[in-house]
Amino acid sequence: MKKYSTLFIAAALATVLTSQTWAQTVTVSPLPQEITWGEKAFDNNQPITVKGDRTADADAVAILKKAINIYDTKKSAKPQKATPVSLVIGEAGDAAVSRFAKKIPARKEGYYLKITPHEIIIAGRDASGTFYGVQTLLQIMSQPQVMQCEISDYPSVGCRGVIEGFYGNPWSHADRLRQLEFYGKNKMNIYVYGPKDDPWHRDRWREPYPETHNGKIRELVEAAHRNKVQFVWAIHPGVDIKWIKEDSVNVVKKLESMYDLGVRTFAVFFDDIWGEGAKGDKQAGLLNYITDNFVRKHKDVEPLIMCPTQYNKGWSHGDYLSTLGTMMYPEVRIMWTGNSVVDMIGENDMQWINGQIRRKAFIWLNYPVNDYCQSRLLMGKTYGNDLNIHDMVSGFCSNPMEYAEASKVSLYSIADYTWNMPKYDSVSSWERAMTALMPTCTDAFQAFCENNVDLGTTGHGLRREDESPNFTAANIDDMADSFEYLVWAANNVLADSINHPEMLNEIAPWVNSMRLLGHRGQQYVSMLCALHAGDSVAFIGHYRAQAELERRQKAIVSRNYPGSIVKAKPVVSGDVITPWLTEHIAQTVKEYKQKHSYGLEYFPVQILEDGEYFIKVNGEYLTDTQANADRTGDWPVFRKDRDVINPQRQQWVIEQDSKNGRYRITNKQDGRYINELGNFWRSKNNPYSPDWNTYNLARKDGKWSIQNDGNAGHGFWMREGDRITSGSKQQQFVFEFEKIK
Ligand code: LOG
Repeated sequence: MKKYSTLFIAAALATVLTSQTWAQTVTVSPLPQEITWGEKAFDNNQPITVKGDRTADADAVAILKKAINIYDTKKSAKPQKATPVSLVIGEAGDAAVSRFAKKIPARKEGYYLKITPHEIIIAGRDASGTFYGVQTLLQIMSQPQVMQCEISDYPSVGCRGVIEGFYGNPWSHADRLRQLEFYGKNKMNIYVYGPKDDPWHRDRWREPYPETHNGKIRELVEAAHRNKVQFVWAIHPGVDIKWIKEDSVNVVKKLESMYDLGVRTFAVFFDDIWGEGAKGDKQAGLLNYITDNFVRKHKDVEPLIMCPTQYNKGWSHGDYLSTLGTMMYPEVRIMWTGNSVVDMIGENDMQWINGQIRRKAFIWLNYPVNDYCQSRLLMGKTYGNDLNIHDMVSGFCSNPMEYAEASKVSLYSIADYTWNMPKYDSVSSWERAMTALMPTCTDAFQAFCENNVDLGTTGHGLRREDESPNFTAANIDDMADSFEYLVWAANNVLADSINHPEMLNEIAPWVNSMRLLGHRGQQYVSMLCALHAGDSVAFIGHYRAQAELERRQKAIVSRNYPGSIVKAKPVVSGDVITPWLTEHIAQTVKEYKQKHSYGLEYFPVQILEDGEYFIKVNGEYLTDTQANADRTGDWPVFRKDRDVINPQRQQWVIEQDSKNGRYRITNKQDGRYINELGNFWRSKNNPYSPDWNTYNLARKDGKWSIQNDGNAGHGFWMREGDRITSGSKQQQFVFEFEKIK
């Protein structure tokens, strides 16, 4: 009541100010299948009487009663304000809603909702339907004026939700409880528990959870069921399973222990393993064994879900998938990540996989998971999945980031997409997510999200468009505005932290990094001005201030949990503003050096001059024998002799890349670069990228070491036989650079 009346005052004021009758239709999210709006029905502080609450789904009734101002005719005196609105609630078959039986969509989890000036009807096809009807009503009632409407709604996809399936810090108990409530509100109905770093899920799968964990799991299961979410517990036995009876029994024993905690749906994962555990026929045998000896013995356990070892098309070979398809009981659901590990899902791809496994694949979408690009937060739009695959999947789950709150930006859209696939619009869904998640600082949060979109170059290849759309740098004013915008957004998100402590707890490192990036940009703008004014003292002053901000920015780490494998250094706008700034600072410094001599000692030294070199080991020349700009996958070799016919094949251009200060090595004849494996690579899928294909150089006794860095890791190059290999952990000072020019 209190909550609504505050809103009401605001609304009344707004009405006076605009002197217009404003339509208060809410964009219900996920978008309903059919919705028709009418005029205003009543104000949301109207008393409401409820009928049917004894027979309707108890969870639906509980959230309804908690949220709205119930006027109980029996207990209270006469209504003070107006005639109460009568709310009728129930499921198909309940007497309370029998009048509307024909209106209820004949679809699982469907509901019919009607709001008129005197009556509200919520009629679910089943308990979940009623629950979702209430969720929709509460969204509509969040406005001061409640509009008349008629809604007929049901989901496009039967199983919609989330798989906690990433590497890194598992979500906390509190994270999970908040997630489950979020799923309920957004009509997602499945949560698969499978964090890679929970020892009892994977490494110690045979052991039951310690007693201290049991209460928490029970609590999660109850919270899930309260929110109409299926809690699925997954076991990952493939690392060391033996294909003997004893281990089949061990799996069932563990599942029984989880059954005792209230779990009723189970999954078995075989992803990211090799060797014995990866055999398709054995896996199928185990799944059938569990179905016979566990699932079918309990009357209330749902069919199993399994994640295969070849869980994407890129990794599929032999008859593994068709073996699962033919051998495994048809009710077992099989997970699938698409054409590659990280991929959006298309219609043709579904046709292919469904044919292989003789059933509809259960999608494990590896987005917005960031365990393979830990420096980035993925806060952009969720787009790229086909809008016509709802009948081709047996379920659709998103694997999120270890940052539970931040993941909600994408999960909000996953809910939208899976509930009403044909009408899904990634842009409007994302915009709604901004308001829903951060009502008190929407614009600043949106600016933050816009600058945390792309993944950069990763082994998985997924890229996300539209990062930093508001960044413009055509002239000094544009630059100044763009950097001020970053600082403004960061400060506002931080200042509003009291309203979203959990979110801020996760994103603060990125927000702080964005603030420092903005300040660095402002210092850069001042450097430019000083350069134009010929003021070298001011230039050096701003250069040093910028360098200090950069040092502070680089010192930020994301998390520092005990045992964590994720201690990322946050990168903001990693593909737009960050590289732009680095590159422009380097260029401007170069320009400064040509004109001024004051303060040169403040710039980092370049240890190898840009130029053309012979690269030698023990006096032998590194040679591109296949010189051909389009060829990939071959590698340069060491040759004793100078090549007099094609001298350029032994000439290497070594240059510092201004994006990161590391060195790039390309062949003079064909322009191909050597990649982190010591191979030549140039193709559409793997073009030159400073993140992967630049190297640290170090010098000792006239010889050099070459080290992979950035996304490529930190291995040192060495000579093995006649070629370069990489990956030595020990620094190798074996390379000679002989300057040609
Ligand atoms: C893992 C998953 C991980 C994801 C992204 C599956 C089926 N398994 O490459 O746990 O979060 O990729 O790194 C995976 O996707 N393996």
